[in-house]
Amino acid sequence: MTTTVSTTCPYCGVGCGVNVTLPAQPNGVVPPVSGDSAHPANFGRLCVKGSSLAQTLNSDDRLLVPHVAGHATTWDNAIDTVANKISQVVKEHGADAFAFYLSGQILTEDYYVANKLAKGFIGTANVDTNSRLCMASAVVGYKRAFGSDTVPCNYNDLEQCDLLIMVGSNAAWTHPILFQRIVAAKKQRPEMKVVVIDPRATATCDIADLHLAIRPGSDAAIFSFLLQESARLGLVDRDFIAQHTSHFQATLQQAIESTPDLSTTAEFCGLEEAQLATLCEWWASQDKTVTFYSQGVNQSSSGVDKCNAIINCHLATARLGKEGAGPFSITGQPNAMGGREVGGLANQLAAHMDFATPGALDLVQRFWQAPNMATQNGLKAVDLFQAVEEGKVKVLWIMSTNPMVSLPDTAQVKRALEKCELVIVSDCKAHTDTTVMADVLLPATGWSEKNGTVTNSERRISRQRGLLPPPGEAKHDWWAICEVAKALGFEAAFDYQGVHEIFAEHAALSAFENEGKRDFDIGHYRHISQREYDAFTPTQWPVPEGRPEGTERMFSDGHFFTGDGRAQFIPIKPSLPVQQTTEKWPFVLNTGRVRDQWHTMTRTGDAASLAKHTGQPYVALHPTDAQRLGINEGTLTRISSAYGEVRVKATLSNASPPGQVFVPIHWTQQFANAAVVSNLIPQTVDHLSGQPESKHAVVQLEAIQDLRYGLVVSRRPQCFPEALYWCAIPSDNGFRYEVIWPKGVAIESLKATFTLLETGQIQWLEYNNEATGQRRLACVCDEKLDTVMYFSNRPEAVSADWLLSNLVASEPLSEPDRVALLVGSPANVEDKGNIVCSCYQIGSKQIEKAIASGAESVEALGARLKCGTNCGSCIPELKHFIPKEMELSA
Ligand SMILES: Nc1nc2c(c(=O)[nH]1)N[C@H]1C(S)=C(S)[C@@H](COP(=O)(O)OP(=O)(O)OC[C@H]3O[C@@H](n4cnc5c(=O)[nH]c(N)nc54)[C@H](O)[C@@H]3O)O[C@H]1N2
Ligand SMILES: Nc1nc2c(c(=O)[nH]1)N[C@H]1C(S)=C(S)[C@@H](COP(=O)(O)OP(=O)(O)OC[C@H]3O[C@@H](n4cnc5c(=O)[nH]c(N)nc54)[C@H](O)[C@@H]3O)O[C@H]1N2
Ligand code: SF4
Ligand SMILES: [Mo]
Repeated sequence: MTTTVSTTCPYCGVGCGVNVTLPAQPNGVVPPVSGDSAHPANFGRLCVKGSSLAQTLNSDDRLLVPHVAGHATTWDNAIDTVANKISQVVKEHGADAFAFYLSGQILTEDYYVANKLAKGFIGTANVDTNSRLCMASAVVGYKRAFGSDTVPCNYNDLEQCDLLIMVGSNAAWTHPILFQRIVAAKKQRPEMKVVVIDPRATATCDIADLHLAIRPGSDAAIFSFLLQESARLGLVDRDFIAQHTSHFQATLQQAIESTPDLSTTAEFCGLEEAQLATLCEWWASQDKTVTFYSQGVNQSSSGVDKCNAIINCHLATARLGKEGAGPFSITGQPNAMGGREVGGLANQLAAHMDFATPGALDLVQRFWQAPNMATQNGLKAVDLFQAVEEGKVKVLWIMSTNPMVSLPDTAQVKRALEKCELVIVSDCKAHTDTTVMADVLLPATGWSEKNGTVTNSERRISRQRGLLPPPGEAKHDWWAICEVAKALGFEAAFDYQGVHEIFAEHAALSAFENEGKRDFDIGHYRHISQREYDAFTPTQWPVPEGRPEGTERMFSDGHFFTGDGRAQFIPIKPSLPVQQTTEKWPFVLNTGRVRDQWHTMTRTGDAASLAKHTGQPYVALHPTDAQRLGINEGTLTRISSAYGEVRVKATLSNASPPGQVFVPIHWTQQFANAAVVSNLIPQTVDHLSGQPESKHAVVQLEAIQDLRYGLVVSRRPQCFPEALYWCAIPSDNGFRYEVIWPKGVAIESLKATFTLLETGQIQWLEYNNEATGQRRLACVCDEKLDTVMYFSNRPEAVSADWLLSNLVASEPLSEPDRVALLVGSPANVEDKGNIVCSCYQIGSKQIEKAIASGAESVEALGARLKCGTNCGSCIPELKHFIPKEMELSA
């Protein structure tokens, strides 16, 4: 007998339903997961990250017990340490000396109790979150326009629209299942138009009828111009504007002043006039329009204005609140929305109420029976870390986020954490760039162990359900927060018998004295029992009393949540990023995601198969810039800014124009020595939302000369203190590193270090080629392969997988094996090349071979190799291999 548990994927904000069939006898192993065909987000499909979830569950690096000052301890002691220090600093310095820094990856129930403890009981609104780096601008944009943080649309709108404008989103890689739904809709209705607005050509452009490669940061000008074109062409809905909105005239006037005509606007945005004219033409001819926007919009010093420039266009043409239309901010994290609902940001109070909402403080205080209500906004993430460095915040509790990697100017973050009197980190992992800075470490349960709810990008609340028992002493985040609250003397308010009680309280607060005044109302659940909570099915909020089916779409009645019920037009003056290039910093740095990694790799970094698509960090730059700087494919390149330095290999690409470079965000100091891109980014923020301009910095690039390139595979983890670059590439059969040393590296002493821990009989096999600078060494210990090192003067392509497989061979090494190890090219092993299709592990060389033998379409490749037939995320890349497809897109 087996049981199937339905839960929700812990990665992106699409929020796909996942089914897991567990064996009757729990053996601690989760079998491969599958998509939940009953879940309305994904109807059974999963992308490669979702499908690989089972592979990420057996990490050797789980944090298993609490630690205080570097020593393992009991939960009782850890909780006392935390509570005593909070009491002491609050008594001596006031409640604002304490802060939470949370995450859109904790569950709504975790968020709810953290927010309640800080804002109602300790008395500080210093509750901020990594969502500040992610969708703070989108929140402020919605609130300015609608009076509430309400996402009007749903996923069906993406399939039903006739024009989809994707702004600053690489959904093909970042919201893959939604992207596949869009691909399928467009295939059915080829007349549906897709526009991508992104300075960089991405996999998402694969379905674009028009790609506007705008000048970085210039988005608002496009929508400012669209607004005035809408007026000029008579597209505006006069009745809707008159009945349901304010400030149209002033906003239109500003648009006319800012973007007076096609040519000025096109020039400002770095576009051809014809491109912008095409967008206007499509906007004019297609009423059913969705604008789908993400970090290219939000992570900007003018992120809020960009959002409102978009929303203005939808309000003017009444393209919202109906099928196939609306301004759709797409959230990144699995529960960024839940955090917003709870009010877990420093400028929110609770349940979609703000400190400034009339009567809200009193309402929340009465509901919570709170003894110490915070009365005003707390510190937003960047300000918070500055206050920590200034010594104003003395106790910081970081939960489920890795600010040493994700906040801009990581050198400042480090200074702040060093200065802080008590840094508490709740994480599932023992070793992250942030856990190493902690005074108290609290082991948290993670996906597959936790129970609670998350809300996806279309306001749909789903359950995450526990599958496995927590390992070691790991505990749920809500439990740890409640235990600290109780130790602080707030027993009655935090004495929950289970997570469903927290959800019920959250629901009750949302409905408390609401009477339709607030958008967020899930009062239907306010008495939810454990059984009902366990049987919870995915539902879109609002779910007020009497409407258990929830709400598909918002604003269909033209009523908004502003004081007078009218939506607000916001006059927008487009601006460019704060930092502009100079002679010293001549390149614009853009940052973002790769297909198969999640954030700081604390989960995806455990799946060797996910490292095959992009195994190492890189800087992508235009071939003309590369040539000028003497950079080739694979050259180690130093990228510096006024804030720090990154060293990664170069890859040559036409995706961005000359003068712009792209570096992915994922590699931390756990995986590479000098690849944290936030090192380079200033703490410039949007003055309304506090969201950092993480997509933009100005930098210098330089090829690093006189190097020894190395590949190391070993049975044990190794470290490379003298290397200019090293990267650990997750692998199944041992440890694999790409390493680059300065030319004079002393190989003899390296040999000693690599075998330091080995006690067996050691023999070194060696191959030297003075002419090419190649040197290859294999260490054999008791007749078994232990470590292999290849050195050369330039990057070499070697099948590391084959080398790694030798580490686990059960037989003693044969003579031919020994020779092959030094030659590096096994006679009988197929080299797949770089993995393109992660689901079926199909590599570039296999694809090239299949195409050469006649499989000249994505479908034919799928039939031959299966590539692209599961999640479909690799289809844009597959097309690049097919000569016919490339001609079509050229
Ligand atoms: N594989 C994967 N998927 C993820 C994540 C992950 O880590 N890995 N993280 C999740 C999270 S939390 C988030 S927030 C989302 C993010 O999802 P996305 O926002 O789609 O992803 P990014 O790659 O950060 O950035 C999107 C694009 O913005 C572009 N851009 C840069 N500057 C500008 C600009 O000025 N204007 C415009 N229009 N575009 C610009 C970049 O070139 C980039 O292609 O992804 C989610 N999904
Ligand atoms: N330059 C640049 N910087 C960026 C971005 C960018 O595009 N460019 N994107 C920004 C965005 S949109 C985001 S969302 C952030 C993401 O950045 P982070 O939030 O810093 O990255 P994560 O790797 O998701 O960190 C999550 C941590 O929580 C742990 N964890 C996972 N589940 C749980 C849990 O249930 N409980 C606890 N206690 N811990 C858990 C993980 O092990 C991991 O250490 O990065 C931001 N920074
Ligand atoms: S699209 Fe992929 S990562 Fe996002 S929720 Fe679905 S399966 Fe998870
Ligand atoms: Mo995000």
